[in-house]
Parts: sequence; structure tokens; C-alpha cells
Amino acid sequence: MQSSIATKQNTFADDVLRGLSATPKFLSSKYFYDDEGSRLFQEIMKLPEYYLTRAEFEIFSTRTKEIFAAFTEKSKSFDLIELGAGDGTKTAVLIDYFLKQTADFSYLPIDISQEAIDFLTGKFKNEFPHLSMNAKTGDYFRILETLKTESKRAKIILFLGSNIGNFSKAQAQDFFRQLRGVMNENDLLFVGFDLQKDPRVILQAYDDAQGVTAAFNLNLLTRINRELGANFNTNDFSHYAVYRPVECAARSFLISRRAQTVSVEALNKSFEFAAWEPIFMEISQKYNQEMIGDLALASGFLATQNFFDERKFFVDSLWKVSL
Ligand code: AVI
Repeated sequence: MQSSIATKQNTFADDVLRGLSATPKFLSSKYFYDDEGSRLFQEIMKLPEYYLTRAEFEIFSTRTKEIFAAFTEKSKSFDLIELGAGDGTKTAVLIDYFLKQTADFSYLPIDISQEAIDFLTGKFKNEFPHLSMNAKTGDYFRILETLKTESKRAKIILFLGSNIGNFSKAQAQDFFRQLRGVMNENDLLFVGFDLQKDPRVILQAYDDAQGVTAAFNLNLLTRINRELGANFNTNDFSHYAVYRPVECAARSFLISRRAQTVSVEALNKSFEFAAWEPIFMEISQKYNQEMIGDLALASGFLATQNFFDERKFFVDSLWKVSL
């Protein structure tokens, strides 16, 4: 189960109103993950075109020992904190190894979705009966703020799966700066970035042949229908993905296939769509090593070690707090 990567701020209705009133129109991809959206994302992760999950899993499976050495270099005991933990498949590889090393650590998954946390807790209790686990639901930064003083142990914060890619570069910097603010000197950050590669490979990952990514995007319209009483007809919109190599970003849109009016009961408002008008749905920013180093520096960190998969499709980058 994938969960939302963002923190709770505005309501869904506020954000839909803002996005559909804007020019150009947009909707936030953080709302993709209702039950059906989470199920579709699970399907995406298994698609032949969607290399990201497999590449990061490869890193966790082949570099486990070195990752453990890097995590325990300064502090032998630590809290392993995962932001937006999802189903924990990749983290399970690390946890299994850490437990075998009799490492002194606790696992603290944090998510804004109670459902995601309940699923993960059940799964890990079963898989790792000896794991000390303390799951939390709520706003990342508020929880991390309380942990800053509550726990004396070093924090190792995981932000995996290229979740950072769904932020623009400015939003990513802002997010990391906020994280820096709740971290202590010996804490570490471990971030998964999708890397630049053949643009065709990237584009296919966001425009798969089976149309699962299209369904994943369209599902947000269905969610707006259900939760806000809108009357979107999903057949009147089509998914369109682009990858722009200069900006290193994949973007997805829903295109209105005809001129139409959509009403949203909860907002007491109607929205006009011109024929072929786009709604911007999601950014998936891709990085290179230089961009990662710069982003770390700009947000108060130093990127100290990078773990790549064999094809260099993906990197998990270890960041230290810069003083
Ligand atoms: C969750 N996130 C990292 C995914 C990505 O690759 O940007 C979401 C996704 N969108 C379409 N396919 C997958």
C-alpha cells in the first residue's frame, strides 16, 4: 500500500477548488492514494515499464551490508524512521539483516494514513516478531519534532521510492529544510532518487502499455465525484504523459476531450473545460548526482555516500547534517 507523501494541511475540497480555478488547471497527486489509487499504485510497481521499485529493491538487496555499515558508523543504536512507509517491502530487507546483526534499533514508520500504518504493523509483527516497532500516524514534522526531544538515540530517516520526485525542485528543498530543522547533529537521512536515463525509458514508465498509469490518474476524478459530489465523466478525459529532458521531469496531464462543464456539489461550483484543455496532475522529477549534491547543500545537508543499482537507474543517497 502506497501512502501520501505529503503532510496534512489544506482539505481536499480547498485544494480541488484552488486547482480547478487556476490557469492552467491542476490537481495534486498527493490525492491519488485512496483505496483504489493505492491498489493501482501496487499494480504500477509490478509493471514491466516501471523500473523504479525493482531498481531500489536491487540496491537494498545487494548493498545491505554496506548500508548497515554506513548507518552504524557513528551510532550503534538508532531509530530507523520511515516517512510514508507504504508496504515496507524494501525496508523489510534492511530490517531482516539488521536483526540478524543483533543491531540495537527501533523501527518507526510514519504515515498520514492510519490504514497504511495498520497494514504495515500487522505485516511486520508477523514477519519480525522480535522487532521493536513504534508506528505513528500524522504530520511528519510534528511527529519528528516530538521525537527530537523524546528519544536520545540517533535518527536515521528514510524517504524512499523516489517520493521526493513528486515535489518540484523548490518544494523538495523546502521539504528537506524542514526536515533539517527537526534533526540533530548525528542524525542521517537516506533518500531514494530516480536518475536521468534514456528519456524513452522514463516516458514509458509513466505511459505504460496496459493503461494502469492512465487509470491511476483518472481515479482522482472518480475520487472527486465520490467525495465531493462532482460529475466528471472519466471517458471525457484522457491521460497524457511527457518527459522533458532539459528540466529532467516527467509530467502527467488529463486532457479534456471536448468542451464540457463539470459541477462539484461540495464546492457549490461549476468548472468549464475547453476542448483539449489539460489538467496538470503530477510531476516526477529525475535527478543526477550533481543535482542531488546541490539539493543537499541548499537544504543544510551533505550527500556523503550514494548507493546505485547496477544500471545506475536509481540511487539511495545518504545525507549527513551539515553544521
Ligand atoms: C510515488 N511516486 C514516486 C510515483 C512516481 O514514480 O512518481 C507515482 C507514480 N506516478 C505514476 N506512476 C507512478
